[in-house]
Amino acid sequence: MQIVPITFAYTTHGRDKVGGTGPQGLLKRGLLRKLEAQGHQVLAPIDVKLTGEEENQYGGWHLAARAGGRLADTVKDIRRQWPDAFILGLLADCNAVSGMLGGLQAPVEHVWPARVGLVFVDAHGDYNTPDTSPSGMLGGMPVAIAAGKALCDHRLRHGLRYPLQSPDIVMAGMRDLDEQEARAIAEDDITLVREEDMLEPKAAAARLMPQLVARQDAVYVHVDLDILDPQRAPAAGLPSDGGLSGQQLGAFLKELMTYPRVRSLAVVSYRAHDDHDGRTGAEIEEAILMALEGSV
Ligand SMILES: [Mn+2]
Repeated sequence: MQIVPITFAYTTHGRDKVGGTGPQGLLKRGLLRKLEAQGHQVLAPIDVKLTGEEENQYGGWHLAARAGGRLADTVKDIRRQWPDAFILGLLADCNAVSGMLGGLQAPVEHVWPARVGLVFVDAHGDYNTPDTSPSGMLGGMPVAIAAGKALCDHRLRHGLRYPLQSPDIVMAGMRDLDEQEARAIAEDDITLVREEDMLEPKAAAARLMPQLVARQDAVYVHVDLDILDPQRAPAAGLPSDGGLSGQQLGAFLKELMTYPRVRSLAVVSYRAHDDHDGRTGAEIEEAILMALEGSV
């Protein structure tokens, strides 16, 4: 398979902060060489970069919005240049969701936008709105933003011109949902499999995928690495008790990749600067390599 890697290091805290160190950390481990060894044709990674002036403008949300917009443009350009390539995102955090979806949705060959679906894999729902969020953290809202629920007229939706509808979204993991967030997911009728169900990848994917892919031109699989067990992967995301091993995550993702129109996979929230013994990186790498080994 032809793979185009994207690196994206922006969070609301700036470039190369928190999960922003993850993309380079994974490159340094030699991830791309290992994908080539599996038989993939891996192109040179494309780094999403703002100008110094854009980076220094005031405000974290503003930065996330600008960077996300640039990410959407990058994904669109990749689709124009390599229409059949698989896009592998090594991204800073979940705020990148709308940028990835926006780039996949943007019209390239036709005048109409592509229909895009999201498989959202995370310990958390990221489905809060400013009304329901206990913390007010932007990082808890990206799926709600992509769905047009939160801040939907705001620049934060980046290049995603048309919000996703409930049947365009499925969720997996979610061992740590806020009460109102859980209610919103149920009320909006979003299909969800819990973490324990992910240990049976075939059955879990069969619940999530057929209806999702039937509606879409392209499906994007977004993985917040806090889905991993913090005992094994302490430098991934916002730690909460429980979680999967890299191998368990990889087996689940590999099953998703067997469905048609899955065009892109991204991992986020790897704090490489905190991964002193490389344990977390090894778990992540195992998951990515397993996910893509069957798609050569
Ligand atoms: Mn997240």
